[in-house]
Amino acid sequence: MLIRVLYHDHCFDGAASAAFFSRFIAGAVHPGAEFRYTGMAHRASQNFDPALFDGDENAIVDFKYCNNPRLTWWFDHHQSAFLTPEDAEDFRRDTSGRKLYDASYKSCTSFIAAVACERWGFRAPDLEDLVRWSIVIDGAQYQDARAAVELGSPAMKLTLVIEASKGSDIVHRVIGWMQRRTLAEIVAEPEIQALYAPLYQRHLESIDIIRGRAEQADGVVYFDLAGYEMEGYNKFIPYYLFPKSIYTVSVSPSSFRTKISVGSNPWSPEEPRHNLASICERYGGGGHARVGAISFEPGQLEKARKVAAEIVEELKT
Ligand SMILES: [Mn+2]
Repeated sequence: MLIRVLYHDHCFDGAASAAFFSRFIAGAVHPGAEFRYTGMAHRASQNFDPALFDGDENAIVDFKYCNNPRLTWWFDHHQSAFLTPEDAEDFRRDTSGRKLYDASYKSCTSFIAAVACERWGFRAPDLEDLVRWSIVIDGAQYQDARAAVELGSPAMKLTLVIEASKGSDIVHRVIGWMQRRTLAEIVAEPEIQALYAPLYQRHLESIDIIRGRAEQADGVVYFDLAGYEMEGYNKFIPYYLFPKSIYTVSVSPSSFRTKISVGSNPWSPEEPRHNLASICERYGGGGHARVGAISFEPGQLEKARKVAAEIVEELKT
């Protein structure tokens, strides 16, 4: 029995969701199953290649729904969960009980853990720490911006490696380790240590780069990272640098997309009034109420800058 798991790549909650889901399936549904992982990234031209669904069972976790009859499991908690009305309709018609959606969960990992326990009686007490950290990281539940940027805990160090490493190989190994080992043990792996040291250096540089490029007006921080190949920057840096800001809008080009990120300050003195997923959906993107993103084709820097400027104006009001 081969289980294909499509997960949100370069995201702590995406990796933790894939890990928890695998433990759940092996523990409660298909003992002895073999798991293969495919990291998914948001792109401008989004569609699922049918060849992705090559398992006896095929799952998507922490990523958009796909209207493909070979999809047998789906767990997501993003406000923007459907690419098309047909996808949403297909989901509504599902009677398998294995396609599950709840945007009230702060992390997809905690959603999978709750459903696995309630409906299948599956528990994994040794993964409680993993679940707890998925909520902290995906739900931005840090005490302050300093805790989010200074990377004191093993979970934060691992997040840096997951978010900033190139390719999916290391994330796949992390998904394997997350099923059986503590976060501290994973971070102590020589392979993770070797990746972490230069990425941490880059993280420190990125704070200076953002400091040099960011401007703040009326509570909105804006910067673009054209020329820096720095898409995986820590999204709390702007609030570390501008503690009184409410929103951040950034443009970051990479090889496979030009990305606009829109975020809100979790420690803002003022409660954000805009739903960022809804704003991003208007431009073909999506996300959560407090953080969203839009992907344009590679090379569409000017278009992305124009849209970003519109969003900055909207958020200032
Ligand atoms: Mn998530």
